[in-house]
Amino acid sequence: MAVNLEDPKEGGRDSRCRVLVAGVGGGACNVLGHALADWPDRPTVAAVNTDARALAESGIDLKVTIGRTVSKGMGTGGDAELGRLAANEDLDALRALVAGYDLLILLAGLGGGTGTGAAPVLARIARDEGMLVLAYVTTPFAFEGARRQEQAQEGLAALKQCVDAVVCLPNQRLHAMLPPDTSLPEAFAFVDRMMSAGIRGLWTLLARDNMLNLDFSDLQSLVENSGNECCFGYGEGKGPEKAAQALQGLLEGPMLEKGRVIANSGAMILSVTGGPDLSLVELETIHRRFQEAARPGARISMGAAVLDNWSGRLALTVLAAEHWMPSARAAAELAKSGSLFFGEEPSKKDGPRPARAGKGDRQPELPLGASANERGRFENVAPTIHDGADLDIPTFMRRGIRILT
Ligand SMILES: Nc1nc2c(ncn2[C@@H]2O[C@H](COP(=O)(O)OP(=O)(O)OP(=O)(O)O)[C@@H](O)[C@H]2O)c(=O)[nH]1
Ligand SMILES: [Mg+2]
Repeated sequence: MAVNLEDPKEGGRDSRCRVLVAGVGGGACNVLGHALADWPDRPTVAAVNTDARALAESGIDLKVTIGRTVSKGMGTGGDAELGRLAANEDLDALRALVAGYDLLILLAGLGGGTGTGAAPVLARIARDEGMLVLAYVTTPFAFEGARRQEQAQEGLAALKQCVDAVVCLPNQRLHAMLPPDTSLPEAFAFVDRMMSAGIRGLWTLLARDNMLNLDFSDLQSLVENSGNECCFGYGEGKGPEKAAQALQGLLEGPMLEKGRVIANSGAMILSVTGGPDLSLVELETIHRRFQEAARPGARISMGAAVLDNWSGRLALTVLAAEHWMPSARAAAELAKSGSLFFGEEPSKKDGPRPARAGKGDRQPELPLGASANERGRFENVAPTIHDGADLDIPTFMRRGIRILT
């Protein structure tokens, strides 16, 4: 999908990305409850549910009960069609919820009725409003049964049609990280922690003034060219070996299939969160290890945030697009410029932030800046040149082959 840039004459809008984080269904709202417990400086967070009692008990800022007629405020009992009808009953309330934001980070535990059925409806509304929509979802543990798993897979397919990208975390993949005697509440609490860490890592980079910022357009470019699917991974470390520990957790752990996802991804966003003791050497080590683990020419955008109370701690969050493919126009421009990386857009901090057009608007394409020859933010790795050709650039780009999307 092409991207349009806000008319600078319109002015008046903050150049930072306005983020809404919304959980749909009981499991997603629990993830958010977990995230909020230790998230003083945060985006607007909303809970959407058919279960009025669960909503009333949650400490989330904004609450929207959907489907009072079809589900009587009592949940759907695992019926995804009822979840969809419930959302359709309250389209105006959902539209009002998302109005005025740039990015919707939508959470759902797939497999039940509300999250599976209502999340695609909310996603579609947000995209119609011109928002970038990134959905973080889980699929059920194997022990939850085949019916839930099937419903989750159907929901995942439906959601992919309505969002810019789905970030799917199969609960079963996390199973390998848990001791065999882990109880069910402990297992869900672990999933909650992983999901909330992923969302916080991304939001921290987008919304704060950081040491090394991630721009909204970096995220936009990743998700819009991701083939509707990203993977996410999380690793953390403490003490003098914190960077090495976090790297090991990420690159050797099950969330990114022991590094397979990194090795296959064409583009990724790497978010580093640390304390005031976060060092340049640690950042360089992290970036180098990812370059070594990634496929040649992979586009790695890295951002780093320093939080005052994080001394001795380091967390790494990765969003990786295995099916990343630049748009036809971007690929042609890249082939012409001889660069794999997008240049800086004119819309960094001082200028207007890129906005998306609502349904039906004409969308001029994302312009590549004059600095499109840059190879990204980290320049300390020499290109692989053979017979005058830069082998880090995929063959189709070196040869100027057009890809039709
Ligand atoms: N991380 C996490 N996942 C959960 C939790 N509870 C349930 N899930 C997962 O989310 C899936 C959907 O369950 P819920 O979110 O409770 O279902 P719902 O969307 O509210 O739908 P209904 O209750 O059927 O209307 C489950 O199959 C679990 O895999 C939780 O507390 N934390
Ligand atoms: Mg429920």
